Amino acid sequence: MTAQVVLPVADAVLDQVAAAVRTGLTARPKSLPPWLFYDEAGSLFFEQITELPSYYLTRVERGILAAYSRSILAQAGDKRGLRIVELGAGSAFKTRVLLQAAIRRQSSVVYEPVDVSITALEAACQSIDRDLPEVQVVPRVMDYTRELKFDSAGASERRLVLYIGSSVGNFEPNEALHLLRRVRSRLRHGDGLLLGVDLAKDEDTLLAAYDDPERVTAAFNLNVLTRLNRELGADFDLDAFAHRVIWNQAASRIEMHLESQADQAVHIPALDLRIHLAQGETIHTENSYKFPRGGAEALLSAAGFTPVASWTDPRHWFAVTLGQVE
Ligand code: AVJ
Repeated sequence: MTAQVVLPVADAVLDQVAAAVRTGLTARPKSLPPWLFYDEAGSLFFEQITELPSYYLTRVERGILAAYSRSILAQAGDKRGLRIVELGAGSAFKTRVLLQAAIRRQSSVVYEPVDVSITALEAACQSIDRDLPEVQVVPRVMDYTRELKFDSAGASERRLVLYIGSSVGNFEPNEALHLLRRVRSRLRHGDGLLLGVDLAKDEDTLLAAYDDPERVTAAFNLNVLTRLNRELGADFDLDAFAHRVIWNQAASRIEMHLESQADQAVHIPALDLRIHLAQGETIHTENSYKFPRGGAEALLSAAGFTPVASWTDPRHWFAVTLGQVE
């Protein structure tokens, strides 16, 4: 990628950051959208989170994909030539096991990773080219929450869209439905959507996943303030905020907050904005919805898919569910 391509994108991102921060920090209660976590440092923190003993999500989902990749692909109807699209592909680490199984079942597979991060896509392309040369990679720099365009597929090809990692859990239920309906509208008869969701479970396990003793998740949460200091010239004092995690049982979601440790004012020059925080007041930075069993099927149905199969782990901690376009 050349600098001419990258710079306008960076400008657009900065405008989006500014708009989102103004909206969130002038609202009551204060909030910031979770996509702000993923600057370069934040993406590295997230990669570290996925390797923490208490963050079971990645490990358990990878286990499900590894155990059932053949049956997942068979249900998705891969014998006709499969194009695997992945929304929010990132480093595509978990996807490899599925791609591997796909090349074992058929000679050619097209993989279309979609991500907002050019660096993540470049890394994904490189490692797949190196380790799985049979896979044809067609990367897409795209914010799938704003736009969604797929390459035109051949008449005999099927598309399998992967939306794994419980990324859908970051959205409010109505937003999630909206997003999946939009995905559905881009697909044809026979195409599928594979949805990975984290399931509701005991509170201690959930809290530990988001409040690890290694404090990586705390660093990930606080890093959003570092980002605002750098990109908007803000003067957040990181020592004046604490990482807080709540299990909101009624809403079935984990919430992450940054709690102000004192009465304080913060100046954000790029927004010409001064905000005040009372001691104990929080900035709500993330929701991570946990699904009931059968919840993914219900969401897929509401979005216009027919749920055809679901795979889980022995403890029922995570589910991977396939919906098909009839
Ligand atoms: C990437 C949205 C699935 O909600 O578990 C990890 C992000 N936040 N630790 C999640 C996250 C704190 C993660 N998702």
